Amino acid sequence: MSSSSPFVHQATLLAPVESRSSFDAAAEEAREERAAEPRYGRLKVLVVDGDSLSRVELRQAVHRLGHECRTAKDGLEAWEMLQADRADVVLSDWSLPRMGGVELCRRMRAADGEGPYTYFIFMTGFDDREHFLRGMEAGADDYHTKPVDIEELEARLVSAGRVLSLYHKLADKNLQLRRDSQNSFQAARVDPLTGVANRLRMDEDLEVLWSRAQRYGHPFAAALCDIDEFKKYNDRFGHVAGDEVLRRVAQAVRKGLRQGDALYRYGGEEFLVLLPEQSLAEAVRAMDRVRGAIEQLAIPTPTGALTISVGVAELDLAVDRTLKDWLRRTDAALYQAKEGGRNRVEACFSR
Ligand code: GH3
Ligand code: MG
Ligand code: MG
Repeated sequence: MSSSSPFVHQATLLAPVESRSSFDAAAEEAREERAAEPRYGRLKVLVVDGDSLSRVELRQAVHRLGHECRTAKDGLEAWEMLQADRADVVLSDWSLPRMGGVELCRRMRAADGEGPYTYFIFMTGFDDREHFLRGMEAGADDYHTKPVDIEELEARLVSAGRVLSLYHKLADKNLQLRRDSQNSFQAARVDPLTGVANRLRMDEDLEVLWSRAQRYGHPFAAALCDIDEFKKYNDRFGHVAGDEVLRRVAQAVRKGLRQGDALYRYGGEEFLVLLPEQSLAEAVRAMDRVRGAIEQLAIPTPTGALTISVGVAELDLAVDRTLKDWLRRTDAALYQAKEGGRNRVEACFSR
């Protein structure tokens, strides 16, 4: 049965145009009008049929309905064509050389999720319940028995278009949701005032750094920077001006760091810098350049240009039992810098 013509209304489809009645011509015109714009957009259809006449007729019918159409003569060819260029709808016969419709359908369903959904319609001469159930169980979306009725085919393609358009809307919404969630994830890790990473991001990065240091023993240095006499600045110029200074200082610190270094707003007017692969001496030199850059900004304060003090400590797993031990030593170095008169970098030697 699969090798016979798939159409019920062969006359309408196959008769030469001149022999059609004016009624047929009007119907055809109306169909052509509809064909220009299928209800759910132009679908990419792949017809799979072992019979060449059926392929031609089905392709003509699909074209008339306003869709694109390719054809394959067996399941394997269809499968290869789908790998090269996906289809929206596959209209497949049941019995096919090399690979049958059921196997083609199974393969397609196994690949679901790798790309946009492909709607699968069986077009077969088998009109018994058994075949219908097996086809649907293989993953078909629809089952149509030959001979094919053009209007029924149209209705089925409209239904396929509706399902696919819903699928695309859902996929778009999903993508948007994923993007929104990525954006929220990022936003939750950025300090809104200065634009640098915040404490949450710092805690996460420190955990990663800690396990890397334990596993591979790479050197890391941390530097804690604190704006000198910032309270006085706020008292003199107000908090809005103070906020602007925080932004400028954060930018200048970031500019003075290497690509691999990381900068976080630790809290208030304090910033933490993580310097991977840096010895204590290298980190002190790098942070002293940053300190100089802040002074060079020449931000006026009641006591001269605004400055920062910095404490630096190198991670030493022999003395730092936890992350907190390391940060405590960094903080102690900062305290020394403040005690030593501010606008300076001090190092904490672990031994
Ligand atoms: P020191 O040199 O010892 O660090 O003196 P300090 O005045 O900077 O230190 P202190 O800890 O006494 O004060 C920190 C000030 O930083 C207090 C607060 O007014 C200011 N500050 C903290 N966070 C912000 C902020 O987000 N915006 C502004 N404008 N000021 C802030
Ligand atoms: Mg402080
Ligand atoms: Mg301060």
